[in-house]
Amino acid sequence: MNESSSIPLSDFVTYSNSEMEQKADAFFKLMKRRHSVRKFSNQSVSKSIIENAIRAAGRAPNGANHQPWHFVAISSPAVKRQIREQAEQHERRFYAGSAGDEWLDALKPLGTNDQKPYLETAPWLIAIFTQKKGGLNEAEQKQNYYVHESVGIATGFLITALHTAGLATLTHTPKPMSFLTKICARPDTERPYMLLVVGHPASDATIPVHATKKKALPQISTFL
Ligand code: IYR
Repeated sequence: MNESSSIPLSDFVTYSNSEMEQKADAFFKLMKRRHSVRKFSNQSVSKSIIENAIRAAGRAPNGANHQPWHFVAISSPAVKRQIREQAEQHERRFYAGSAGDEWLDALKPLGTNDQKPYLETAPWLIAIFTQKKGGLNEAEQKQNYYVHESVGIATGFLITALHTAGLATLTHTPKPMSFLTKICARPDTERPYMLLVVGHPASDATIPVHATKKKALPQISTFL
């Protein structure tokens, strides 16, 4: 096989126009029901579901197929406790003023604060890391490309896979996030990108009214 050899696109599935209309509509309805959840139950979630969602994330389009991501899936109560302690320490500073007034004002309608009990309650946390270097064979330590775009798309796939499986998520980005590198024992060539909280919503989970206000199609799109 030379470096640019190809295989036929054999697993692409084609639908009729009406099937496509139906699938596009069904997918929108599915995604309309995705909400960031901030109160989780402690109900357990099988490791195999998390594994398959990560497999799906690993299918995201990415720069030069270097797949510049690493997912650390955490269910250990001790590790979750450590993450909560560190995250809350940073959040206390953030909410006490380090974020700046404009940012804190923007967060008011969400009702968030420095308390992050869900980091312990939820059965899984997934810490997502970017790899600036690595290549397809990580040992090569080649330059990676479009790392943030690639990992952003993979994170979207992950959230969608988990939502499709019937799980709630919360994208959590404590600032700074560098403590995750140490807790997750990742090399310092990687950067923490996001912490995803995964599980079942608590029976009394709510969503902020602010989060229900979505821009309409004409606001978010232009057709030429
Ligand atoms: N990381 C903080 C603050 C926060 C920031 C944004 I932008 C949000 O959309 C929500 C929260 C926290 O988790 O509270």
